[in-house]
Amino acid sequence: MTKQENGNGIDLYTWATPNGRKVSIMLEELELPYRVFPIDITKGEQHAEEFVAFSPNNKIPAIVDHDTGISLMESGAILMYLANKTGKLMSPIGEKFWREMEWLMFQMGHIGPMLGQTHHFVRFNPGKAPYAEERYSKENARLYQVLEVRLKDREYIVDDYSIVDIATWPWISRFEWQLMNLNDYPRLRDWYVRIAERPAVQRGYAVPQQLEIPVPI
Ligand SMILES: N[C@@H](CCC(=O)N[C@@H](CS)C(=O)NCC(=O)O)C(=O)O
Repeated sequence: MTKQENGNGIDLYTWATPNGRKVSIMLEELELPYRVFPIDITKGEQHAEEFVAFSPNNKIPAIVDHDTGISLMESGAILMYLANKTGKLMSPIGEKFWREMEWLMFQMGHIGPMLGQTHHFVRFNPGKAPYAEERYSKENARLYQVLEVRLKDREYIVDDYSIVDIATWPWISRFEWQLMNLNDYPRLRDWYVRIAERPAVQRGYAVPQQLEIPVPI
C-alpha cells in the first residue's frame, strides 16, 4: 500500500467489507498515494461526529481528497470520481460510458443491497426469518445468473476491465457467506478468478486487514 505521510493525497476511511474494498482496490489499481483510516463498524465508529461530518449516511467507505478539497461518501460515486481524476478505468462520455453506468448502477442498486440482505439473514441470522432467507437467496442466485449471461463472450462486464468490475467483484468474493457455489456459474467463476489474480486487487483486498481472498474449489 502506498502511504502519504504529510496530509496531501487521499484519505480513505474504510473497513474490511465489499464496499470498502472497492475503493482500496481502485486506489491500488491507479497507484494513487493514500492513507488508510480504519473505521471499525462493529464498534460503531461510523457514528463518530468527525466521520459523519463527511459521511452523512454513517457508512464506509468515504474519502477526503486533499489535492482538491473534495470529500465523498458512496462507493459508486468515489469510483467515478477517482476514474475521472486519473482518466483511467472509465470511458469518456459516449456509448461505452453509458454501458458502464448501466452496470455500475446495477451493482449499486441490486448486487450490493440484495447480497447485503443475504449476508444479514442467511449468514448472520439463520433461522430467524425463513421467508427472508429464501427471498434473498433466490434473488442472490438470480443476480449471479444475470452476470453469468452478461459474461458470455466477454472477459469483463463491459468488455474491458473497469470500475464496473471493481464495484462488483468484492461482492462476489463473499460467495461462501451467500452459500453460492461459483462452479454453478462457470463464466462468473472464471471472471472472479481472473480478477483475483491481479496484484492490485490482492493489495486492495488486504486493506485495512490482511485476509485471504476466497478461492472457489
Ligand atoms: N451504498 C453505500 C453502502 C455503504 C455500506 O453499506 N457500508 C457498510 C459496510 S459495507 C457500512 O458502513 N455499514 C455500517 C452500518 O450500516 O452501520 C456504498 O456503496 O458506499
